[in-house]
This record gives sequence, C-alpha cells and structure tokens, in this order.
Amino acid sequence: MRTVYSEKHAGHAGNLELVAGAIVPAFEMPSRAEFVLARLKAVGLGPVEAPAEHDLSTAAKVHRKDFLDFLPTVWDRWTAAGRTGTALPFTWPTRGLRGDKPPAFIDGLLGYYSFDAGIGFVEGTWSAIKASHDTALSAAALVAGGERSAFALCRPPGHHAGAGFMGGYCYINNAAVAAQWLRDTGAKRVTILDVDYHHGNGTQEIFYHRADVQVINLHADPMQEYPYFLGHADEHGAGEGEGFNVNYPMPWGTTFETWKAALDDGCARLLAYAPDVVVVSLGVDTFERDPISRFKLTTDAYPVIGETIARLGLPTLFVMEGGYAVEEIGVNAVGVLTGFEGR
Ligand code: OKP
Ligand code: ZN
Repeated sequence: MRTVYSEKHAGHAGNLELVAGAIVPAFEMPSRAEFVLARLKAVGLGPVEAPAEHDLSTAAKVHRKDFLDFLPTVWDRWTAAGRTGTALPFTWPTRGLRGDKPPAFIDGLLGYYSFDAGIGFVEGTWSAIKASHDTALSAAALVAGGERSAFALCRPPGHHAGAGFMGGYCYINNAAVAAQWLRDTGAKRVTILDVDYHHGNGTQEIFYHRADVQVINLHADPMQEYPYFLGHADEHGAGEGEGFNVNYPMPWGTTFETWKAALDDGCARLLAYAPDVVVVSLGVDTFERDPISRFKLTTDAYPVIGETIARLGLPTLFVMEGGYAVEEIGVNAVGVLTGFEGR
C-alpha cells in the first residue's frame, strides 16, 4: 500500500489544551504521525511519497468559503494583535447569541469559526492544515488511478471540522474533501466509514442532506463522551440524505466483541448502499490504553478491522484521524493496513 505523508505537519507543534481544569500540552502532537511513519517503514508497508499541491476548490464544495478564507489568516491576525503564544478561542455563539454575524477582531473570529478550544494555532499550523488536505487528495488520486488502497497519513486530523467550523484538533475535513473529490472524478457513491473513538460530527454535518455520500460512524456515546452534541443513533440523515447517515454510539468500556458487531452491521449497511469507493476515517483511539478514550480494544483487534474492511472488496482510502497513545499508535494504525492487505 502506498502512503502519502508530508513533513509539514511538524510545524503544528507545542499546542496547549485545557484538561480537567489544567493547561497541558495538547495530546494531538507531532510524534503521533512520526510513530505511524516509523512503523509503516519498519513493516515495509510500501512507498511513502509527498503530496502534490492542490488548490482549495474541492474543499470549497464541503466547507464555507468565508471559513476557508479565514484559516490562512489566523496566525497573522493573532500576532498583529500583539500575541505570541498559541492562538485559542474562548467565546462561542451558542443558543441566544448571533451565529450569523462574524465579528472583526481575532478573538471573536476564532470563536465564530469553532465549537471548542481544541484547535490551537501556532506559526506552522496553517501550512500543516494545508499539507494534511493535500495528503488526503493525493492519496485519493492513487485510489482513483486504480490502486486497491492508499493511506493518507494526515495530521492534523479532520473529522470534527464541519462546513463552517473547526474543533477537536480538526480544521479542514480531510476525509470529506477526499470523498467530494472522488465524487467529482467519477465515483457515483462514496461511503465514509469512521472508526475513530469520537463521533465524526463534522463529516456527518457536511453530508447530512446528501444521498451521494453515505456516512457510517462507530463511536463513544455522546451522552458520555466528546463531542457531546451530535452522534446519537436517531440521526439518520435528512431530506435527500434520509437514511444515508448511520451512527453506532457505544458506552465507555466497550470491548472489541461489541465494537466488531457494530462494524459488521455497518459493513452490511455499506454493502447495501453499494458505493464505488470507501473512505475510512482511521482513528485508533479505541485502544485500551489511549489516554483520552475509554474503549477496550487491544492491539490484536486492529488487523481484524483491516481484514473486515478488505472483505468489502472495494477500493479503499484510509485517512488518518485520532489516536493518542503515541507509543502504540503506529502498531495499531499500521495493523489495520497490514490486516487489510492480508498479511
Ligand atoms: C479528536 B479525534 C479541548 C479539546 C477536547 C477533544 C478530543 C478530540 C479528539 N480541550 N478534546 O476524534 O481523535
Ligand atoms: Zn478521536
């Protein structure tokens, strides 16, 4: 399997986040991608190539233009305001406030274009976001060009980013942009299968009213877990998209046996939809020792996930999402890929 990877992710570093009342280094850190890269080289998964540059015209079909225009300006606006550390939002337009009027000052804009504070910006953040987007598109092009599968080693991840907002370490929704590009280049139907521990709220929102992209999500129940405000089982799509969004919320403590039953049900729904291509939002934060998650999957589960996805018999693009047990993220993520290849 060929991998697309950009070193530019490394400039998105040194972020902070608030966890249980304390400000700590962000769990989403550069070593995540480096451990995955080292592992896929160690097992000889296949060639690793840098992405080509892609413009934002496909992204503009799944994101709002004003949002995409804002992202590259964040760091300059922040430093122009005299700040030096990480740019972070801290005020959001919730119920009772106006969500239709972007403010002019950077602190207000950061809140307007996000739903939480998990999206710090440093100097290299925009360049990492753009390279992650390019990585997903270049890997999608491999699959469209006839490869059975490809791996987009994206960082930062994307599945929490919606049409007009970032959140949860995500800025541009890499998997959604790739799915849109696959549609535009000939696929009639695309399924996004999101196996990250967290609900892919951004992906769901982007495609909620569309019949041409089916979205299947396996995740921790939003009654207990981030992102809290989307991902329930009764969210099945609306309008033309009715029936094409499928959620499998599961409680804290879920083991692979239960999780695998949800995957098998999701695979049956996928096959009934008969997509031309599958985009896997590949998070491995379902792992038992993940520091921010509460499922109980063990390392031997990940190759089984890969085998199960391979049995769908469809061209498959893997897009990296979460996973924060940095020592094991490589073994687990690459375990899915080698399992897919049947080795
Ligand atoms: C991203 B992915 C604010 C951050 C809250 C967010 C977890 C995001 C997970 N302190 N934590 O789905 O793995
Ligand atoms: Zn996650």
